[in-house]
Amino acid sequence: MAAPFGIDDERIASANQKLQPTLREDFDHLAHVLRRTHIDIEGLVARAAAFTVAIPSWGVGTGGTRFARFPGPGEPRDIHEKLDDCAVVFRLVRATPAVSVHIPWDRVESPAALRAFALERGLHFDAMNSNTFQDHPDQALSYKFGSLSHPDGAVRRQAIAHNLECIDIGQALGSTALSVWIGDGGNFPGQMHLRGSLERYLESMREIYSALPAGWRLFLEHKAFEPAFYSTVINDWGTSYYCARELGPRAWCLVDLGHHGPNVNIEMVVARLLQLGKLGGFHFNDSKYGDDDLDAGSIKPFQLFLIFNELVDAELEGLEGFNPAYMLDQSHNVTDPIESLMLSAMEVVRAYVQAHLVDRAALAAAQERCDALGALTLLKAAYHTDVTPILATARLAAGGAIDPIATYRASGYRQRKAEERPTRDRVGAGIV
Ligand code: PSV
Ligand code: MN
Repeated sequence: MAAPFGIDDERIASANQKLQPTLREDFDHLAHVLRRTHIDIEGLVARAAAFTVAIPSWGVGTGGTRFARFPGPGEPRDIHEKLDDCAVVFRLVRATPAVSVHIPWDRVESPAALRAFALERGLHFDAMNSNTFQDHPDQALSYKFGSLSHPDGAVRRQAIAHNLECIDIGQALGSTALSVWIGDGGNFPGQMHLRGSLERYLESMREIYSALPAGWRLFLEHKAFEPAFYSTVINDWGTSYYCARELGPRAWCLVDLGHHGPNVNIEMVVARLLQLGKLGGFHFNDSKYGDDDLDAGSIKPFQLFLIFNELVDAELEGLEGFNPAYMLDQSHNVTDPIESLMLSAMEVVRAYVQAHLVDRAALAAAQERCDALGALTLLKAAYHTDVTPILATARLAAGGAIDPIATYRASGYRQRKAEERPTRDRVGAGIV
């Protein structure tokens, strides 16, 4: 059988060749502008090059809503094909060398062989994701009414065992973290005992926590609502913080940008968790009305910048224990998932680099003299700086594409996959 089509270095280099003179001009101009405020552009290129954000294996498939899913051509049909697509994102954008898998969606016979398969593509594995928000084939008991917080101890034990299996698989894959998001909650007032369900969750999580291998972290992901629409067990950052603190130093809070009520000040949530020493990481995406899993930076790019403003502030200060894990977690319903992931990864790096442009000494001085408008102006000055040439130069130096989306489109990758991957029933995510 012919080897699957891929995007090779030559194709990337020849696309870059045409764009390089313009990039050089734009870069030199930006370097000149930044010099006025004594910012060294090469330092920013180095920061952009060092920044990474993981890709969720489920992100390369087409997502859907409760109403429908409209599959795209050439969708990956198993974890190997998903890794092939993740490798394309990585080759072109360079900032995404890690992939986060979900069990049972990505279950394989030999995790060690899968690790080798990923390594051949320059990829490694990020956090493991357990799944007790849906029933698995051949599972004895249902999660319809909950998992880690279920009133029935047997269901809780089954959910705990699943999480322990995820840790085992993760060890073989070379992962060092487990993210736990549960869909547990109620649709009716009175359906569940609100305090009792949280107690049961904690009891289950204690068992999972105590099984963590050396060097592993446990990420607790909260979500305001969905699939439960009246009450959710791990509903907000305060509950998440309480549980992480109860569990111990290896338990951390994970912030998914789509998991808050509308208009929640997420950068403040980030600042609080940083201050309390429990910010474990992020699932980046965007949201307009609720948890839509829209593409990162597509709706509220200023919010993304403000989140990174908090992160970079902590990074530059050398805040103790600062080591957040970054990942995308989106549902691509109407776009080519590879294009969405590339653009989103670039938007995340953009926000990170822009946050490094903030004049922090001047900001502190503005805050001291209670100069609200002066402070905002300093943030806006950074946010309005177009750092595209910095991002493109970092990609180019790492062997990536100056214009990843144009290079991808011109390669015909999707069309080739449509031929190579005739549709078959896709096992895996529903809404994602
Ligand atoms: C839940 O909405 C979530 O954000 C969790 O991270 C899941 O693991 C992921 O989406 C996939 O459905
Ligand atoms: Mn998430």
